[in-house]
Amino acid sequence: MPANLTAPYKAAEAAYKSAVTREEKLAALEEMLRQIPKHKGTEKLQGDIRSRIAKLKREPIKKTGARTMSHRIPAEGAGQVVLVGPPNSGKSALVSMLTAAEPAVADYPMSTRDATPGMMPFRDVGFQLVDLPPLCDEHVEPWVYDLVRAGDLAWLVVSIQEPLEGLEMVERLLAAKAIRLLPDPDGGEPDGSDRRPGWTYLPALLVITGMDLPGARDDLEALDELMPLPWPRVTVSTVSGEGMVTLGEATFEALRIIRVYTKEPGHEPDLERPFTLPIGSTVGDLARTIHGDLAEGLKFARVWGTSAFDGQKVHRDHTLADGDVIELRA
Ligand SMILES: Nc1nc2c(ncn2[C@@H]2O[C@H](COP(=O)(O)OP(=O)(O)OP(=O)(O)O)[C@@H](O)[C@H]2O)c(=O)[nH]1
Ligand SMILES: [Mg+2]
Repeated sequence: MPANLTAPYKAAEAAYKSAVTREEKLAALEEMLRQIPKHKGTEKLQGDIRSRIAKLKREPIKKTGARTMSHRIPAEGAGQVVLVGPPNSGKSALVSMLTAAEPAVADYPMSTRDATPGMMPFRDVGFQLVDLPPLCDEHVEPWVYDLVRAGDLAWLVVSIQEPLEGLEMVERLLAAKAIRLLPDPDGGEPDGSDRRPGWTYLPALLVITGMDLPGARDDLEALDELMPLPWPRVTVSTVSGEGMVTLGEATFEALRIIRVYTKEPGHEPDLERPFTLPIGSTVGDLARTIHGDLAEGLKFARVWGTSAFDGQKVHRDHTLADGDVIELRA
């Protein structure tokens, strides 16, 4: 039995014993390691703590259990799109129409209480839509904002029947949690200079539902006359399906990504599964995405597509374009 265990060590050990999540256990073990008196008598115990830390780190993060389920949705596909909006605006109807997921759609407000992810196929990639509970002045659970922060893009979903009240409320509630939906990057508004530390800035698409309803066109015209809204906008109907293709295209653009395809020397390119990278990515970035070693050993690449003439030899700093086919040479 190792002697001289200190009070801070014992406190950390107690925290470990009562820890529930992997993160809590890891934090407590690391604290134990910091606090343990470092001498011969504790060597075995130190080794034991280190191996418990290593084992926990190797453990895949479990998806079971409500605790982790509702707080984090592992990103999949070409981008994670979080649906934010006031109650009853058509968020669940959109996810239900565009993905295989089936969140409940209801004609009363506040029907959604959980987050439901679903994959929306678009061209040869998929966008991960995340249906969320509404943002409203009644209670919103904090994990909803955590999921909003984790998104790559927000769909700001409002109904044509009452767009402005919903927008005002959503922006106000997000601002109270230090989240701001960025205006259109091509709209000429400054978006980088006034960023505040600690805030989350999320690009956004304004999605207006209900375009099948009587008077919807007139309502839209009236809205346009009232004030210009700072986000790129798509008008849709989850009843007629109007606007869904445009919504896919606008989402692809707003995510500011490109698709690139890879090929092996002497083989046909793999046109089934593109890599998706941020606009402005280079050959070196692609290599790094595939494998760190590949980036290290990269000698040059050949490109077929719009960023070069077919088969052109390029180096790691060459900027890629959507649709490029790349042959990496190590
Ligand atoms: N006519 C029409 N009705 C729609 C449209 N989109 C949604 N609705 C209806 O609006 C109601 C609310 O739709 P939901 O998808 O449940 O709305 P939500 O935003 O998920 O609502 P909460 O989960 O409460 O935030 C339902 O009755 C839908 O059928 C649309 O484009 N046109
Ligand atoms: Mg809903």
